[in-house]
Amino acid sequence: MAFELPSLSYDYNELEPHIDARTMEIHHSKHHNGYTTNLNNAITDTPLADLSIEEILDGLDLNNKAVRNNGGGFYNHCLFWEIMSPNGGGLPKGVLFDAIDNEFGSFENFKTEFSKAAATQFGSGWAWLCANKDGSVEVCSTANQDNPLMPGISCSGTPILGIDVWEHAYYLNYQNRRPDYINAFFNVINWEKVTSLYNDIT
Ligand code: MN3
Repeated sequence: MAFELPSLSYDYNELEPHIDARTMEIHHSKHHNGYTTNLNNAITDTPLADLSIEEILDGLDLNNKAVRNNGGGFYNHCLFWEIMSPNGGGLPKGVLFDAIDNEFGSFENFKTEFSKAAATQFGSGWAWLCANKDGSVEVCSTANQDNPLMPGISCSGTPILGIDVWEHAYYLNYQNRRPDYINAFFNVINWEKVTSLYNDIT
């Protein structure tokens, strides 16, 4: 069964002023749509066509560039839209707050670490907060459309929060000021969703 571009649970303009409507529209309807189409084209009539996106990424042959780039792009953006909300921001609560506090010493330290991973990812890529089955969390970054589900890539856990630091994610509004975009992203993080993803894994 072919993968489908997910619709968003909010309008393109609802993350303003942090992420502008035009960026959201192009990002979702052009970029994510392109990854989705190209993923489907790459897996049609192959054994991968019967697998979930998680199964495809878990077992990925990194030399399969079409599936690596487009399967990663499909999955990464599906997560990205879900972990943002017009009512986002603030702090995580409960178990996830505790896990972050245990790992980083404070939420502020986590924010610094995550922002640094996002700001220092050279060129295009993503920064992640990942959860492990034992409840621990970790921060890492990946290049291009790679992600931590892929074998031998960066941290070993499952992504529960990710920020897209490709220029297409911020350039219209922020130009070269990636750190400003990263800072603004914290105002739209849907911690309820991130916590529910954490609870699914641990
Ligand atoms: Mn993107």
